[in-house]
Amino acid sequence: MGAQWKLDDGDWQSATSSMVESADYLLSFSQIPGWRTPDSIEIGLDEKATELIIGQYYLYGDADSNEIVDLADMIKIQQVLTGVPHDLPDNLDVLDLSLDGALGISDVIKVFQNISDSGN
Ligand SMILES: [Ca+2]
Ligand SMILES: [Ca+2]
Repeated sequence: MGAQWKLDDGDWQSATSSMVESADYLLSFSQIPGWRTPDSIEIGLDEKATELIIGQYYLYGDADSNEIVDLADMIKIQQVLTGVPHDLPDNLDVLDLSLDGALGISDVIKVFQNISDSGN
């Protein structure tokens, strides 16, 4: 997927590990079109310790978190709108494709458009 990360204003890095001096850093993640970028994290790092930090990207419109946007996702979003019990991820904002801060029929339409555009 090509995600990268950086500390403070440093260079973008693809490596999964790095040696750094002890300090407080702002860890940021690169943007990938169509994916929700993980929030930046303020972290204090100790050069003698190992810290595991995971940034989770979410595909916009991917209601069932299988990294594909297809009809199943559209149906899931429609179920939410009609009050059917669901097990959506916590971050419903990845389903807000119309970027209006709420889940609605416009998001279902957007998911459908994305499916049509990608030829699935
Ligand atoms: Ca999906
Ligand atoms: Ca919306």
